Amino acid sequence: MNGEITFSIIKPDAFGSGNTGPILAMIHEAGFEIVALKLLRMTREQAKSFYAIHKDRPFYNDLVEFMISGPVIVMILRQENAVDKFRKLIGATDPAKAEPGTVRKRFASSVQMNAVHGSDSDENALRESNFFFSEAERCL
Ligand code: 3AN
Repeated sequence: MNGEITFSIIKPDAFGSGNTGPILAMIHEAGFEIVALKLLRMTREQAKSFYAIHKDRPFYNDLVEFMISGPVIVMILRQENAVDKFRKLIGATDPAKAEPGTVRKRFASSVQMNAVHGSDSDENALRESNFFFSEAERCL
């Protein structure tokens, strides 16, 4: 993947425990530029639609409830090879398997409450960015 943008969410666990600042600092230090950012509380409909790809998985309902349990920060980040670099920065989905120094190793508490989301492909980075941001809301 060699696209220039990725989409990220600071999830309710990380926002609620005051870890937004340290996570944004890690993102900055890893060379990402913030292209768009907002604080919001997802509606149930938004969360269901955003995670529709997981709708047949056993954890889907719990995931939706978790994602609407508190405010989140959604953002578009820019850097060369953004998707791959960002997934490396955040670490494995399961924090127990995440590498030392990754965001999830530092701030996630479980597979579900795993602090941050990062797009898994260039195509999803675009789709997810468009889900939360209009063209006018980006500083590209
Ligand atoms: P990632 O966020 O690392 O791309 P995905 O896309 O497989 O991981 O899963 C999306 C989200 O669904 C995860 N961030 C996590 O919150 C939740 N999730 C994934 N697998 C599980 C699981 N086995 N149990 C509970 N929640 C899960």
